[in-house]
Amino acid sequence: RIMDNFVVDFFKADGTPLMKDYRGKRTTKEKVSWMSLEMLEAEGHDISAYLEKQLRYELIKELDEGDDFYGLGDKSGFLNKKHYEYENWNSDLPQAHNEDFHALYKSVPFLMCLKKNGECYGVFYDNTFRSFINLGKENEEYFFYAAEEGNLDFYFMVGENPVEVVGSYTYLTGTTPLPQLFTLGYQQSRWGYESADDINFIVDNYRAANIPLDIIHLDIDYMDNFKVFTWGEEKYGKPGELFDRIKGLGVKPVCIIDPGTKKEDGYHIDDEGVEKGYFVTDKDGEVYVNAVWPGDSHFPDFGRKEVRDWWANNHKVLIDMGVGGIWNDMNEPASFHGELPSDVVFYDEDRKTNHAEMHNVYGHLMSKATYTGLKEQTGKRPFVITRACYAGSQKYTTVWTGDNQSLWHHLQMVVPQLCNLGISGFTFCGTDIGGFGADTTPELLCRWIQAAMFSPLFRNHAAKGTKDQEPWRFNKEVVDINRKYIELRYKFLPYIYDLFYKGETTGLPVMRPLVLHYPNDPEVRNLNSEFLVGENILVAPVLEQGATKRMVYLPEGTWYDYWTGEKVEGKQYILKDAPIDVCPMYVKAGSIIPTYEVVQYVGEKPYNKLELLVTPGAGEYTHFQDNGEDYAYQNGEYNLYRFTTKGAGEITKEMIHEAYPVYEEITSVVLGK
Ligand code: MIG
Repeated sequence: RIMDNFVVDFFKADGTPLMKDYRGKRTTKEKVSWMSLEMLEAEGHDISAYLEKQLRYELIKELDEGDDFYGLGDKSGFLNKKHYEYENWNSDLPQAHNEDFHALYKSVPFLMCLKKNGECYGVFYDNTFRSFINLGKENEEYFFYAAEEGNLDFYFMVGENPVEVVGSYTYLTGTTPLPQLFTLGYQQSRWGYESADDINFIVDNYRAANIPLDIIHLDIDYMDNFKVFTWGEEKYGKPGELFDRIKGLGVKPVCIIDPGTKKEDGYHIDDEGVEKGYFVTDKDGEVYVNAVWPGDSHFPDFGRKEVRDWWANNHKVLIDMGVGGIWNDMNEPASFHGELPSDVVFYDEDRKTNHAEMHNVYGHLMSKATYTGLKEQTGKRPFVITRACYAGSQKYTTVWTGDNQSLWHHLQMVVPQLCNLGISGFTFCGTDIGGFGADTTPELLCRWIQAAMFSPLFRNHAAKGTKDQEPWRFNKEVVDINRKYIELRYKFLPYIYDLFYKGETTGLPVMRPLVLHYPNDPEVRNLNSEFLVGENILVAPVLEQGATKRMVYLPEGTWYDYWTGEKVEGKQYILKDAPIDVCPMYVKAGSIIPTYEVVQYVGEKPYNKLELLVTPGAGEYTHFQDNGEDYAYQNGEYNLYRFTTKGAGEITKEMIHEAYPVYEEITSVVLGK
């Protein structure tokens, strides 16, 4: 209902109110309520970005008692965003991410509101300029979205439940495409693997420890002086040799690529970029310079197709060597000599604009370029990982949550961050397992691998100079626990892959907050420490140092303890024993869950056997099978199996689609038996 004075209220067809304009004004004159600019200035911070511009518009909405908020990408803090405030401005900040952080690396201005009465809607504020979201922190009577510049361009989505709202949002901005199967395997990374010998040492130790490993990441250390699309032969040997060796052991290399291109005469990438005008410029047309790892650097203008194509083609040297994927970092863009001024000239295709508008989509456009390059040159489903991005980037890239630390509160944040990314369309996401900054402990690493076992991006990563964090560096207990959960991940690989396959159509994530499926259960609206994998598995990891038991909430229905097979009725809290080697997990009644034999890497053996893990109760499950690599499935080359059980242990199989070699054997096992 749009009033004469531009007040806009949203109702359902039956007249139920959803979102209404707040009739009053904000109760403060501060542009952004968390900032005392005077204080910031006194401490020596640069406040120019905040002084330069006033807000261009504010959308102030009524906040009803009982409104809860989810989404917003990977903002720090808790699952429910109510009573917090955020800034959409892709930021690389060195401090430990706390719940009072306003901005992180990504800007995904999508909000899902769940009202007390179970009504649900989504709002997507599609504006790439710096913007602010305040969800009842400033005043409990309203929440607002405000932007410094740009158009008022927002989408309102109604659904009967959160599942429908997420479906609408991803229908609009795109779903996460089906990845290659091996990218769901376990991955090791570290900033500071200095040489080919280091990489070989890591891979060999994984194989020796019998811990599955599919991918090893090469951080900035592999380049010649941090120059992108070069190879540091001195330490990393002849191009191709290292890759050939580790690929012989079943491990695929993923290389990091930053946007900052070293400013250096005679460096072919920089020379070409300067000559063809591919880099952003200052307002007078001089190529803009700021420092990143290589020192003074230039920044590609990814908003233009010809620049993206150039960037995409530059990957050929790595692709020819056999790279398995590309990891994009520093693309907020981060810069060492202060942020890029807002008037640095960028293009949005043919339209001249500036950093203020393109900042939040810089990572999006960079990963789009990378995705296109990998797709065209390999014909496989691209594996791209990015740190910075915007709403919709899920079409092109996987994300990780950036520089967390080896802290228990960062382990605790894994669940809300990944669940909110999922609500925001980013199915393929993960955190640095074990923590990036600071030193991990044996206990923290064990609990982290458990919490992350179902995180789609499954990567242990650490910062240069921190304690060695590969599981086999620790004592036998730690090694055994890590192996146990990494093996479990490989066992559940077909279940995770099925969730991706289904998510490509539905937009639903792999890791889900309970509120997505139980919106009418008040107990789960603020449940930060449990999550669902699909609808069938509930995980309640231990996230507290020293704890050996934990309280678990089970929502309505009947659940089976994964470890003991014990039947537990839902809608209650239970106390579960969880010694250091146990991550509490529950499987819903009537589940049929596909599992594979554990291997050391995807492709070690053909997956020609399927085992169904079933729980008592009637149920149905659809399983997808294909080559796990390319786009043949889009031309029909796949199998779809439908398994049904009436609950008496008997399972029937029906082929819904058959155009790929079927399993040689399908067996089933009842949980706990
Ligand atoms: O300024 O490439 O978040 O994962 O190891 C640090 C080195 C740059 C930040 C990334 C991190 C990566 C590191 N990078």
